Amino acid sequence: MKQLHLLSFFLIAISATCAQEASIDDFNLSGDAVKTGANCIRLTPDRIWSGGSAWHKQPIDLNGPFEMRLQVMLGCKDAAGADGIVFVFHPHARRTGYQGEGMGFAGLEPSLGIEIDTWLNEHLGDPYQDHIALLRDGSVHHGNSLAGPVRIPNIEDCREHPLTVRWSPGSQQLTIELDGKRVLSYRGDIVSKIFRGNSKVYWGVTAATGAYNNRQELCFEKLEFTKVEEAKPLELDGKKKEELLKGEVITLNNLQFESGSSTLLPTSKSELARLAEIMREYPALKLDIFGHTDNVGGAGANQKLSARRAQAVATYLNGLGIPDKRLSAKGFGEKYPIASNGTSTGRLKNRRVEFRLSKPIP
Ligand SMILES: [Ca+2]
Ligand SMILES: [Ca+2]
Repeated sequence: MKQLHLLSFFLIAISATCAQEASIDDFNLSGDAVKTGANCIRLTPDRIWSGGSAWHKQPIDLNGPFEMRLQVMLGCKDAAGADGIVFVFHPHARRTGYQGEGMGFAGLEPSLGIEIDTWLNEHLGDPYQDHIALLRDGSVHHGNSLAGPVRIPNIEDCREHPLTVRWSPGSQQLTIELDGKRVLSYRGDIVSKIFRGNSKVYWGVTAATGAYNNRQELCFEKLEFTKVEEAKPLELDGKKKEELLKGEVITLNNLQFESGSSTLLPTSKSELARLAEIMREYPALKLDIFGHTDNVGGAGANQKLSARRAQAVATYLNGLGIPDKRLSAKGFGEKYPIASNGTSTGRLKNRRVEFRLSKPIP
């Protein structure tokens, strides 16, 4: 049964992934960006102080895999060329960050950016060569880089260079290839660590020039990514939030685990991200997390499973920045059913995680 369940989950994930021929009509252009072909964009002209960006109109879900292949052209001026291009993930479409050394990325927060930087800014820790690096939260200082900077041969050579960005959510591995060679990789929980649990983000490419400039262009080749499903309204955006803030005990129907395990299903994570936001809004409140099961499988095993599930929720919230001391997790096994264990709908109700916000007594 568990295998069947996992198989169907796998099939759903595959069907949501779409491969599509890139079309420029799928992108919002902003700043100085202009369309130059069916799938090509000039992000900046060779003019001082310009900036432009192209954002795909369709958000992607980072809980699914993606692979984006494009060609980038960073101009023809080496010594006097600047500043570079950044491939960006960010919760808002259409924005362009600061120009010059900011490459249209600086100031976009939260964000993840893969920069191809062609201008040496010593105060940012830039190496004395064109380079590529993985940046976060709109910071172009290499003290904050997640990976790199890695030096690359002069890229302002008037030519197109293939760039591939690939994400595998299972191994949480981000891989970047330039000119057919792997130049950068990073492993980490991008969704929790960068986007505070919100897996749905926009992606785009930004570029800028400053006191020096280059014509910077790109062409999209292959875009394969997981589309965001029709958003279901979050339970915690409705009356469950009011009940929670009144101190009532609530359960979230969207909170689900793999059968017989304490692994959260990806569908649960948006609801928990909202819960973390509520806890940040009310920093004085503590959260009790109670795990319960049905009566199938033996009392001892159920006790352990309910404790592990409550703890898995606490660990996930802790990963979203909620301190341990505000979280308490406890398992009650099958001791407190809220419906009959004699029917399947009753057992479904009994398998639950409960939440209660409380004020510490002074
Ligand atoms: Ca630079
Ligand atoms: Ca160069």
